[in-house]
Amino acid sequence: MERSLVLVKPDGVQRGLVGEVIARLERRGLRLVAAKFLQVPTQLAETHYAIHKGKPFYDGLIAYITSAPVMAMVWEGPNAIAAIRQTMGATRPWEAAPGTIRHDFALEVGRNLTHASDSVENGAAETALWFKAEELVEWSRDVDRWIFEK
Ligand code: IDP
Ligand code: MG
Repeated sequence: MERSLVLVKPDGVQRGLVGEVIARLERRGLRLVAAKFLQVPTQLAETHYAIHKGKPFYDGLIAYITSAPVMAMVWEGPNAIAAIRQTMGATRPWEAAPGTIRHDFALEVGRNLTHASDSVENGAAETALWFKAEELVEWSRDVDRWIFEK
């Protein structure tokens, strides 16, 4: 079972799209593992986006993600990494497929509403960065056998 960190970034929160993002992930069949609402400390933002340090958009990205509260979550499921990134759509909203969140609600790469982990390894690392072990909820749903093949 793969796990992904999902953030509804400050623009998504300000625009009232937290419920929309959660609804789409729930309907997809993914299972919520953890959630918290927080204003991101600069230190956490810098660690989370360390891979982008030095890029022209880095300072703006840190300013954006720390500017107002975010909804941070962990979602799990089979193929969760690819499935969630597909539901989010391409990084640049004008390249995102119709029906994806970034296509349906965004126009600018610097206001693209969500974050999702890009690999199984990063899903685990970002989950550990944003959540304590005791904040992760292990549970099952009666419907799981109708969504998960095994
Ligand atoms: P991702 O969020 O789809 O994984 P990344 O390439 O990892 O995309 O970039 C992280 C975030 O940095 C993007 O979601 C976006 O908010 C921001 N970003 C990426 N490229 C640009 C850019 O060219 N201009 C402004 N912001 C950018
Ligand atoms: Mg990324």
